[in-house]
Amino acid sequence: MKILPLIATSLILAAARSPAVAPPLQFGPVPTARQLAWHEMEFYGFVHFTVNTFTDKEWGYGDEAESVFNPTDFSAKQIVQAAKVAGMKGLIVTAKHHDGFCLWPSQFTEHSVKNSPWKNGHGDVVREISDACRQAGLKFGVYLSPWDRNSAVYGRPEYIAYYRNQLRELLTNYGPISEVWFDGANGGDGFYAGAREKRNIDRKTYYDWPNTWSIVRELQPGAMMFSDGGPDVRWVGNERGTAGDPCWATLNRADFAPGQADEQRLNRGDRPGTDWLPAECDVSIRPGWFYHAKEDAKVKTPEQLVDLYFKSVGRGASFLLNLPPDRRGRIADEDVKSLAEFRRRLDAIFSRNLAAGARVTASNVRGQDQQFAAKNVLAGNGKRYWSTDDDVKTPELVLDLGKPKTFNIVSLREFLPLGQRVEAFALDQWKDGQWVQFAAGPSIGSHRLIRGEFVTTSKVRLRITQSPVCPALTEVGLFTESPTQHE
Ligand code: FUL
Repeated sequence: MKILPLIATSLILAAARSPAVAPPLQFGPVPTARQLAWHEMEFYGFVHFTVNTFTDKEWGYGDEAESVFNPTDFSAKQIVQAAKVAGMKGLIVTAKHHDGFCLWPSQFTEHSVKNSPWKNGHGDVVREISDACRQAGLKFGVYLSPWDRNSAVYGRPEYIAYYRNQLRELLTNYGPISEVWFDGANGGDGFYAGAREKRNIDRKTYYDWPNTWSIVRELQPGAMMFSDGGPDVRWVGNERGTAGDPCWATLNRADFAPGQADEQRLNRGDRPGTDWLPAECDVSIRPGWFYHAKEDAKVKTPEQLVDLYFKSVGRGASFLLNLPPDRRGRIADEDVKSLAEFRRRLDAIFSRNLAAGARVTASNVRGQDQQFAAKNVLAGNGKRYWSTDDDVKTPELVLDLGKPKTFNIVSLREFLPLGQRVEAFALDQWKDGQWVQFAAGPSIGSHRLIRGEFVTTSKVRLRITQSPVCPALTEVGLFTESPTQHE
């Protein structure tokens, strides 16, 4: 008679004693803490501003008189506010573009704001924008062009010391730096302090990048470093703002260096890849990187910006949108208007997850342990995830919405600390008593947004159709935009 309760008690005790189910092992390269923090930003801005703004050029030759730099009504606050209204999480400023003119009063050159009429030579654009960013809660980064068409010593070893001195100024005097942007462009010809000639450098060896990167690590360990080949974030291979599909977060980094870009591979990444090196999609809100009045009517529309958001952020890359200040030193009204409407549309979409409250079930839950429960995909905090037993690589997950709901956007995310795992998935809707596929994709990664036809259904099924290891997903979300908005 007493045997049954005894067995039950010993089973409960055994369960309590058994070790917790272990999480899945990491797969392939995984992001560093620095990269994980960057993945959370998703959308941030570029500010291209220099002598070019006043000479109406895209690439200054390096012979511009410092006196041309004279914004009539500069406002770092207005620039940062435009970025904030758009929902940007940070700004990266062209502290020095190819013309060599420094937006901060560098002690290593005369070619800077200190010799301009602006604020009688006492101005510092880097200071003002970095301060305004911090006040507004935005991160701040710098672009320091390796190519310098003004410097007399460009092309010689002395230039590397000069470049590093400037980098040290920027990394020590302006608070935390979130990203350092190492551009790869080098057209060869320039002013070079009057030489007016073509200077070619060996892109592989001249800059001695590893020793420059170690300065950044030493002075700003939290800063992400961008170049064609990282080391932390890679170029996406075009300046149109669109990632490949898929756009793997991994790349064989040894094949790349700043200024050496296989654009196809950068656009899609390498799978398998040796390094976690996600892509950044840089694009300007106008045709040019710098402000030109003749482009006032060519500002990207809110719908174009939303489309770019889906083709960058929605493919696991980041969206780096350039906002060029005009000759006043402010973001023009046309741009501000477009940014505000872009944000309004994104908020209208993402403020309401139609999957919230759904009953979530899965064909398998790792060790039948609640910590890996299917419903973790609704938690929305990126910390918990649904996973399966090691040998279950193609599981299914069903969201029962309780009643028919209409959506046209699906949002998926993998749990990045375990690497990029999934290689293909499909989505089905419950229609007329059976499952009907409405979308599929080749990767998930940090964020996968599917923007498609409107679907009305009471149940959605996610099928992982290819994965080398068990999946680990932190998000399955359903969203809708009003049909008129989806042109
Ligand atoms: C390029 C530069 O040549 C452009 O002027 C711009 O700064 C863009 C973001 O990167 O390589």
